[in-house]
This record gives sequence, C-alpha cells and structure tokens, in this order.
Amino acid sequence: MSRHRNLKNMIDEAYEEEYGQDVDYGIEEDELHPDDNEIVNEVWDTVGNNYEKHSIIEALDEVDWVVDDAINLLLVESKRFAKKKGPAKKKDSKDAIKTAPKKDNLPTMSKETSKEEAKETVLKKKDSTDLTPFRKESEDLSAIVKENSKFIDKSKFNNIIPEIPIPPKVESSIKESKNLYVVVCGHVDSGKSTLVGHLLVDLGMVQKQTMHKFEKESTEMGKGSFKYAWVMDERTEERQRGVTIEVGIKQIETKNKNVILLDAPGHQDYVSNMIGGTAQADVALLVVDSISGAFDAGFNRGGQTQEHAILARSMGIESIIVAVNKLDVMHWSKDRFDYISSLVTPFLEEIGYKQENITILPISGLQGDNVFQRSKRPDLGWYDGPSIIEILDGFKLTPKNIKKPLRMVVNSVYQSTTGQAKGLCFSGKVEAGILEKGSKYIVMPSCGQATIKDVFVDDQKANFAIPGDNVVLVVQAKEFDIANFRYGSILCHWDFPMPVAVKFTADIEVFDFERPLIRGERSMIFIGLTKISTVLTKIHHTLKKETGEILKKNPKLLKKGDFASVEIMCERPTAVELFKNYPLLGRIILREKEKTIASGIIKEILD
Ligand SMILES: Nc1nc2c(ncn2[C@@H]2O[C@H](COP(=O)(O)OP(=O)(O)OP(=O)(O)O)[C@@H](O)[C@H]2O)c(=O)[nH]1
Ligand SMILES: [Mg+2]
Repeated sequence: MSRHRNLKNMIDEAYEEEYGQDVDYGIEEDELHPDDNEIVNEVWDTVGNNYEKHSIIEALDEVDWVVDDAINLLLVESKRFAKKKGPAKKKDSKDAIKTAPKKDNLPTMSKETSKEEAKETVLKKKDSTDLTPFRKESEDLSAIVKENSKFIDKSKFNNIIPEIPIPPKVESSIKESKNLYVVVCGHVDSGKSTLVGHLLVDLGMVQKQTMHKFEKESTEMGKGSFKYAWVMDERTEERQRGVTIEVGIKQIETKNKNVILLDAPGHQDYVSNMIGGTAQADVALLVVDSISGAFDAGFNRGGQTQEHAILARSMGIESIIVAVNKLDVMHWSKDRFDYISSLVTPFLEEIGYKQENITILPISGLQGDNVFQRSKRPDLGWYDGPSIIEILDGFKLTPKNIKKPLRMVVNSVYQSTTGQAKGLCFSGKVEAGILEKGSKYIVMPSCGQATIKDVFVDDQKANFAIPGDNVVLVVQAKEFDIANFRYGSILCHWDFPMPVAVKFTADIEVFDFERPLIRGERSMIFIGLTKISTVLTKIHHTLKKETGEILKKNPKLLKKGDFASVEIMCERPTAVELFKNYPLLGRIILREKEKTIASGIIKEILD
C-alpha cells in the first residue's frame, strides 16, 4: 500500500465515520518498492506531508531503517529534510485548496460539511505545525543534552521517586507555608484586572497620587473605565489596547495567608500566558461577566470562560471560586445571578470540579462590592455570604510534597549587580522537596550544575525553602550558560534529576475540537511552564474513563470525549515526569490552532 493510499484510507475511514460520505482527494498513487513500502509509510504518516518521499528514504538510510530514529531525525532536523514551500505537488489537491471556501478556522465537523471543506480540512491538517521556528533551540538543546548525557540515566526514567528524610536542622524550623497562589482567569474583558486593581487600592497598596494619575491618563486616552485595570496592566500596549497580555503578579496579606494573585490574560491569543500562570496556582478565581451577551460570548463554545475552567482543572486545580461580575450593570439582579449559577455550576461539575469545591458569589469589581469587604448595598441584601478575600483567607491549603526530592520551577535567570541578591540569580517557586543553602543541584533539561550561595524567601534571607515558597537564589553555576536557560527549567535534587526525554506515553482526554485527532497530529504541549512542539506518534487504545478498561485497540482517530492511551514525541529533549511521581510536572495540555484539544497525564517515559 502506498503512502497516499495509506493516508487516504485513514482519513476516508474518519470521514465515513463522521460524515457518512467519501472524500475525493484528487491525489494519485505513487508506486513504491514493496519491501520498503510499509516502513516508509509508517514514518511518513507520523511526520506528516511536510516531507517528500525521497527525504523519508534518505532519513531512513541514515539510521539503518530504524523507524523511530528516522522519525526523530526528520523532526529534529526538519530544515534539512522538510520540503521547500512551493506549489502543491498534485494539481487537484492544489485546486481543492484554492476553491474551498475561505474560513478563519477549520470547518466544523458536521454532517453538512461540504466535500470541499472536508478536503481543505485534511490538507491543512497535515501541515498544521511548522517546526522551523524551534529549529535553533532544538539543535542547541539537543547538543547540550548530548554533551551532558552522563547526567541522564534512561534506566531510571520510570522508577518510583522515593520520599527522602528531611534534614533534622531543617525539620525543627519548618513552618507551613502560608502562600496561596490564585490564578484570576476568565473571558476577555470580564473584569479580572479591574477586580485585582480595585482590591489593591482598597488594601492601601496603591498611592492616592498614582490612582489620580491613572484616572487622568486613562480618561485622556478615552479608557477611563480601565483606571483600576491599569494597576495591573503596566505595559503601554496593554493600556492602549485595554487588554492584559502577560500575567500580572501581586502579593497581598490577609489575616491568615500570603495571597499571590496571578492576573491572567483573557484574550484567546494569550492563552499560553494564562497556562503559565495557572501552572503555579492552588486555586482559580474565575471572573464571569454577568451582562447579557458578554456572558454568552464567554460561556459558549470557543469562549474562554469554559476554556479557562477546563485548563485549570486539567492542570490539577481542584477548587474554583466563580465571581459573577458587573452585577451593577444588571441592577444587582438575583434572578440574573441565579440564572448564571444554574449554567456555570453544572458545567464545572461536568468537567470534574466537586460540588464542595465550587464557590460562586455576586460581585462588582468596579464598584468593589464583595471583593475586599462584604457589600452593604441594600440591593444586594439577598446575598449574605463572604467576600472574595474572606473566601481566600479561609481557604484550606493542601499539604505539599515536602518529602520528595527537590523540584523548583525556575521562571527567570538573571545577573544582578544591585540589591541584596547579587550575582547569578534564579527566581521561581519550590514545587516539591526542600531547597537548602549550600547544596548542589542540577538544572534540567540543560544539565547545568548550581550550588546555592544564598536563599531569599519573600525577600528575606533564609537557610532553606519549602514547597509553595517564592524564592530568589544566588547561585554559583557550572556548565550553565544563561543562554541555555529555558523558561520552565527545573532545579532538581542532585541524586534524582528529572528525566529528559523526547518520547512518552500518556492517557489523554479529547476535548471539543473541530475534527477528530489522528496519528501524526501536531500540537503544542504544555508541561508546567514548558511549551513544546510535539507529534502524536501512536494511538494505542481508547479507555473507559471510570475503570481504565480498554475499549478499542489501535483506533484510527480520537473524537470529543474519548479517553485514550497515546504515544507522544517532542521536537526537542524535554524535562518530564511521570504523573505518579510529581503530578504538576506530569500533566500535559495539548493545543493546536489556538484551541485546547486535549489534556492528559504522563504514564511512561520511553526515550
Ligand atoms: N460596570 C462594570 N464594569 C466593569 C466591572 N469590572 C470591569 N469592568 C469593565 O470591564 C472592562 C474590562 O475590564 P478589565 O479589568 O480590563 O478586564 P479583564 O478581564 O482584565 O480583561 P483581559 O485581561 O484583557 O482579559 C473595563 O472597561 C472595566 O471598567 C464591573 O464590575 N462593572
Ligand atoms: Mg486583564
């Protein structure tokens, strides 16, 4: 069977299943040597049609026809092998692209989808991710990892990571961290930054003069309603557009907690930044716009109210606070609040939040009702529950992984010449284990060595840090070059470095996407703060969610709602963990075409 026939069959089946109709590709068959046919097809189906047949054969020749090695080579060295951009190979398929109706997004998978649209879907799909922009990084990192491969022991990749004793001098002085990380998320313009900005003003953390300045300047810009949002949106572009782009971080103190507020962007173009914020959070504060129309835009398919809630749950957040915002515009209507609750609460339960972990309350971020203090407004007399700050203050923190070997997510590396921390500095958050001054650690995936000269926890000098602590470290580094640092690198216990791999198996759940997922699917995967281009190299079987029972072996495609065991290959060596060892670093989110298509957990690290 030739490559084209093979691909055609695969997609035919998918379409027959979905549409009950055939698809005409206008693609002719190539005759291939029968002995090598199957191998070439297998590689080609996985890497997609960015490659010509002769490139596949060339790559196979270089690695003695070992399929996995050829796939690896083609992806890592895509520039050398991928075909040059130019006219489509076959006349008919090119015409199909031209004549198909233009759409911003891929066509929806419905029975009504036309043949032309179906063709367009197939043709676009196989070219979906261009690996070129990652080429340099991938080459650099591959070389570094190769050089430092003595630190990477593949035989230990799937070992259970044991708990290790806490040093006695540390144990006696450990106090439970009071830090609570809250990601403030929700659809664009729902009022997240305004809420956080107003809260900081109410807490006296913003000077009166500064607030006057924001009021004056935002009004001059015709954006007076954004004055509180300006407390969080500090960049000129954010203020001019009235849109948050990067996660804004502010720390506040309540009676019992240090609350770290991570004000995420709601715009769909910046979902990756939102994911970075969510990866660090203990709880989600989902801000929902109660105004008619705006609520629907966020809550309907494609809106970020649903997407953010799903992402937070997929990333391990179990508790969610829903702030039904802008109720001032809706005249503080209890009916409106009840209506929104009646839609949002069942949805949250459906995506995996337990009823007891969902709190919903009416607020106005702009007016400040039920944010810092309970509202005294008579119109809101029907609600007598706590304010957001009261809810956060009473939040029960789950015990952290203190006995596991250290994992600290590094979110910046810089040289500092001023302040208390001078020299090469890492800042980030301890996820698991104890970090001790004077100890030596390893930074994965680049395998740099770092000895800790000084530890600062919340700007105070300390001898150690525990899970949940926000730290700045002054380090003495060996085999570590700032240029090799990647956002999301992990500082690890010297004896238990994180596996650095390119291939793993995962159990994934498929979300609502325009079409089914098939083998060869290219997507961006998010693991903690790491973002990486990947290919779905195998679909082993679908599973029953509740029991893990195998439903269908080797399915051709995965549809919305399917659970499946799959194999995923990363475009460069990546630090990954088994979910059972470190849940945060073993969870994955798959995104394609600016949509979250699936989430899952890493089950086995292969290579
Ligand atoms: N009437 C009213 N308007 C509000 C309220 N909260 C926010 N707004 C308005 O909603 C608009 C958007 O507010 P932002 O705080 O920037 O919204 P956001 O959710 O942070 O937006 P992104 O970060 O870009 O997703 C501004 O004009 C705010 O004044 C509210 O409680 N009542
Ligand atoms: Mg904002």
